[in-house]
Amino acid sequence: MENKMYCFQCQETAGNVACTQVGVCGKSAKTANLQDLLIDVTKGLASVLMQARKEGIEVLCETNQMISFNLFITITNANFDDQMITEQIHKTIQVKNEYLNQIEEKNHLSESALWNGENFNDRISQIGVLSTQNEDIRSLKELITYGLKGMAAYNKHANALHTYNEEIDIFMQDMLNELQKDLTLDQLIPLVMKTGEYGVKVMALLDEANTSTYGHPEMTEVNIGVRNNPGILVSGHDLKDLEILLEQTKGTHIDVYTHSEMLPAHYYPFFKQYDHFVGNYGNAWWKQKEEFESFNGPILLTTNCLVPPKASYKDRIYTTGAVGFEGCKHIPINEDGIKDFSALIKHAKKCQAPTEIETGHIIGGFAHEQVLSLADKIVDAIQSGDIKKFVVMAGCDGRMKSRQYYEDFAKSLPQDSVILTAGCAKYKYNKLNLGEIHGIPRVLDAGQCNDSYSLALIALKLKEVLGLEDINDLPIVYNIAWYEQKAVIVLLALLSLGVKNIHLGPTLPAFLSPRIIDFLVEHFQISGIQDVESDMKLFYPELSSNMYSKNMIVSEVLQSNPNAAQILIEAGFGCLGCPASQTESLEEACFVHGVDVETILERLNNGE
Ligand code: SF4
Ligand code: SF3
Repeated sequence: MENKMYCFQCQETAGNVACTQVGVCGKSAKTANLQDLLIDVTKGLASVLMQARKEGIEVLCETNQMISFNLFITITNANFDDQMITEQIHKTIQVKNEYLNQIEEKNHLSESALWNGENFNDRISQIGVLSTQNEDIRSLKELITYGLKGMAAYNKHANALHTYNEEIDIFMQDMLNELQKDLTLDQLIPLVMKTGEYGVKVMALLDEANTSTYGHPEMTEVNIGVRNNPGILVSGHDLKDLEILLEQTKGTHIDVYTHSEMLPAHYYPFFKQYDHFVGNYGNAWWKQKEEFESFNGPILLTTNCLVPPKASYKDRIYTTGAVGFEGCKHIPINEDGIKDFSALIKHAKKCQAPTEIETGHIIGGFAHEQVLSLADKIVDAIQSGDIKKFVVMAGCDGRMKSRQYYEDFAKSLPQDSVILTAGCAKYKYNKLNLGEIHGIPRVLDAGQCNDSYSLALIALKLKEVLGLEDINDLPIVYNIAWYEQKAVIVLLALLSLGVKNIHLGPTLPAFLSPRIIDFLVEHFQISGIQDVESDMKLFYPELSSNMYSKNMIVSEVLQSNPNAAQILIEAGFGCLGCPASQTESLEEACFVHGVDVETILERLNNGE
């Protein structure tokens, strides 16, 4: 069948090859092609801006922001609105022409820079992913492009809080310009690494913007139940939108709830001042079909991920920023940077209160400052052996059944492991009540996917405190779930920090060719995931040979080995059925019975 489109930028791409007829995400071929065209004209604008800078022409801040905005529009599950994308293509060409008219040297400009918007279909047939013939070159170019899309999203959020770093904008424009050239693998690989370095910079910029505006996230219990007032649900990643909405809903008797990636807003001190900011409703993005239905009130999508809405609640969906869906009301930003959410407020007043789908609390807020304030406790726990390993399980959630792996993996982790997470991946295990170690929860949620930056800072700090040479010597393993392009920039950022042995799942990106995967394996020891049992053996080789530890509760030891009772009785344990066996560790019980714990461990671990 002839390709009507070609998109392989996300983890759910058809057959783990590419969506060629319609997107698994619901994107039509027309939308996909318009998004390719928007990327193409954005590359053209970037080339013109690079030349303008060379000639000393000033590039306006709003033009830099246009580049980020355009890239953001094309992120998975952000924009499905052909009219909005078409208008953005025209606006971009218009802005490009304004700079083009000012520059003198036009001879070396690319076709994209010179294309004037005459015939969309003609241009679409010449561009797109497959226009790069060599699959390895294509693979690296798309890896950079998707990294830039993630970078653009984070840059846009920082910009919304009036935080800018023009070096990042120039880097993005430089890369968009480079991507139009005939480059070799040897030329592209350093650009991939550079993209990762700028990934760290953009996440640091956003962290600075968020924490200087809203304070440092702190350990917080977030209500997951509901109240009786009508509510507005806010999803996506844009904290500024949430702030504006909370201000405008003050005193209206309308409650505001977060969904999916907006959950971490509750961790910031600033947002705690709003009594009507009630809690988090539901789970990760892909559950929205049921959860938006039962929420009953209007829903604001500030960024990805939007699932094409069902007719039954489509009239309650409002989009803003880079998000768009035909037939859903879009809230624009005015010249003062303010958005008018009165339509949502009016709408909410006519709606019933949300239907309760769960009750209780979840805990989070473990970004860098909060974790560093617990550093002494954590280092003590590492040194005493009570925490043996950290497992970074950051990234995205998604609808593929194979992602059940992450819940099962979290449940199977030894009791002395702590999960470090960020992004919507957390919804696979943040309600499992995995317990705590000396008051430190076993799931430490740093926040949104961009807060993976916090996880990197925590790792660097631990390296320093523990006096280690290399970040890879830390007792940390990486088992990251990806879905869309923000996860791509997070991955590249971790690689640029020298992190090795990252496991990426549930599938490796379809846009990576076999040769590029080999390269990543050879240089960074990246790999995919297997089944939980095999991965447990891989991450915890000591468990297969040394399954038993002195921290294990006596009853667990007895259940796990039919010969254990015999071994303990022979060693001098008088009674094994007493209540203490349910709570005492092997070490404590050995102490009480005057038995040497090491001898017992040796016999148990030798498989007797
Ligand atoms: Fe397919 Fe993902 Fe592209 Fe959507 S974003 S069209 S699901 S590859
Ligand atoms: Fe999730 Fe879309 Fe990636 Fe920000 S909301 S992590 S998938």
